[in-house]
Amino acid sequence: MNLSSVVKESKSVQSDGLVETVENVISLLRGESGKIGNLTISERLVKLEPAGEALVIGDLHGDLESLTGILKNSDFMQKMSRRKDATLIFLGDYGDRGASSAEVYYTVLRLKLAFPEQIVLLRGNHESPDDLMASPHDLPTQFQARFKENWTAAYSKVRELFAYLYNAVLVDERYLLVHGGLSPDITTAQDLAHAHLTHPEKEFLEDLLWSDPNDTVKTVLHSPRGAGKLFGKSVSEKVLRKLNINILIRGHEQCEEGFKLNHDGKVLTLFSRKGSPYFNAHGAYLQMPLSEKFENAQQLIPWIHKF
Ligand SMILES: [Mn+2]
Repeated sequence: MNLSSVVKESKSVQSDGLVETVENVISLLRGESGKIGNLTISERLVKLEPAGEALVIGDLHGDLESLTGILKNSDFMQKMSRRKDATLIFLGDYGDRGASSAEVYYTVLRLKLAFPEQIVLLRGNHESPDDLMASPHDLPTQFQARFKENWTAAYSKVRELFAYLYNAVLVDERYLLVHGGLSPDITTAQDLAHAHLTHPEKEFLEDLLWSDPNDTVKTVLHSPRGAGKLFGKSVSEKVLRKLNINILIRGHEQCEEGFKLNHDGKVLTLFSRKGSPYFNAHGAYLQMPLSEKFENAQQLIPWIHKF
C-alpha cells in the first residue's frame, strides 16, 4: 500500500467509495475469529502474542496530518511489510472534533485492508452503541459538507462499522489496551470479549469506552462526562491483577504532552492528535518491543515518541 496515494484518495473519495471501503472492512471483521497471524480473536477481544513490535496510536479525532506523520516517522508500514510480527493498534476515536474525520476513517480502513492480520481497530466512545453515543458528534455535519446529497449512505455505513470494532487487546502478562478505562467488576478475559453482548445490563462496555483513571478517587465516582466512571488506583490494581496484566494502555483523555501516567505507572494514556479543539502542545504514540516484560509504565517512556 502506498500511503501518499491512499491519503490523496482519502481527500477526493466520494460517498460510494467510502461505503465500499467500510463494507469491505465489515466483511473482513465479521470473518475474524480464532488464530489470525499473531492475533487470537474471540468475540470482540484480541489476544496478541508477546512477540515482535507494536505501534500504538491513541485518539486521532479527524487529524489526518498526525496520522500520516506517525506512519512516516515510525516507518511502520515498511516494518509491517517486512515482518509479520509488527502489529499496529488504534485505540479508537477516529472521527469527530477535527476537520478530517472522513479522511481519517478512509485511511485507517485502507490500512486495515492492506494489513488485515497486523492491524487492530479498537472501539472508542465516539464509536459507541446508540444509547451511549458521544456528544457533540460532528460526523453528520462533516459528512454533509463533504459528501453533499449522498452523505447519509456514508454516514450510516460508518455507524454500522462501530459494532464490529474491538473492545480490548490483551498481551499476556503485559498489557491491556482499551479506549477508556476499567470496570471495577471485570474479573476475566471473557468479561472483555463479551462486553458488547452484556451491554447495557452490565457496565463493562460503557466503562471500557468511557471511563478515566483518577489519582484522588479511592474506588469509583460518576464521571463528569455523563457516561463511564472515574476509577481509582485500587480498581486498576485489582482488575489488572485478576487479568494477570502489568499495565493498562488507553487513550480517551487529552494530554498536554501527548501522554500521561496515572496510578503510579499502572496506567498510560496516549493522545495522538493535535490542533483544534484541544490545542495540546504535543501528540504522542508508543512504539515498543512486545517480548520485554515491563512492570510499570515509567519503563515505557523511552518508547514514547512525542511530536
Ligand atoms: Mn474518547
